[in-house]
Amino acid sequence: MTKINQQQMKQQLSVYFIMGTANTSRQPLDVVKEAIEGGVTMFQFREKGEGALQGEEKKQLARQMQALCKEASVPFIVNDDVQLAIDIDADGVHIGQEDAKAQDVRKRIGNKILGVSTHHIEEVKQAMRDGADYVGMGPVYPTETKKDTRSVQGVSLINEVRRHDLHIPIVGIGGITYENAAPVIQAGADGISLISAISQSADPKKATADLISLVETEKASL
Ligand code: TZP
Ligand code: MG
Repeated sequence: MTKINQQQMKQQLSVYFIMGTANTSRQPLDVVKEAIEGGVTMFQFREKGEGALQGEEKKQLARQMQALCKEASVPFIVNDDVQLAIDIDADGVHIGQEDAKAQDVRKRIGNKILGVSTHHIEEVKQAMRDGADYVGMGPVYPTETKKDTRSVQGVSLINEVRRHDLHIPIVGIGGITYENAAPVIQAGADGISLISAISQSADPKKATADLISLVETEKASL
């Protein structure tokens, strides 16, 4: 697999949907399917929290979601679990500051996509040195979905990184909805990543399609 270039990465980040079984009361595969129909540009399997699947069950669900993504050419990223990503040949891995070291992960995954969560400009610079393809920044807004987040930061870090002329692809995360997404792109993020705004929506396909058109409009206005 060839390494993704920065321009492609920025496009793929536009509407980055993240989900695991804990994020919906519906059949998870149905939700992912509808989000794909709505046009999500990247997907992350994040199997965490109460009742999270483990071992073979987790792997099986990952493979099923991966198959849906593959059919639609949507990159399939695994949260935290580097070994799972390698075992099923996912398109990439996303890690936080508390997970494995980014430079070690880069060595293990070769050219697969590597995303790193960051909360400070020094972490962004380190992620760039470690070979991250993109960085996540947040929580931009308060979120109910993840309990152990850092403090809400708005778009301040996104602004700061762009002021420093760092060109790494950025995706904002945390509490992002159709109503509050525009400032994230205006601040210089290449996309938005969301869980509940899609997974808890009554119509994930429409929610996704609306978000796509909003992000495209905002990007075109810059
Ligand atoms: N990391 C920071 S906030 C968050 C994660 C995984 C949760 C985002 O979920 P939601 O529902 O889009 O606020
Ligand atoms: Mg993590």
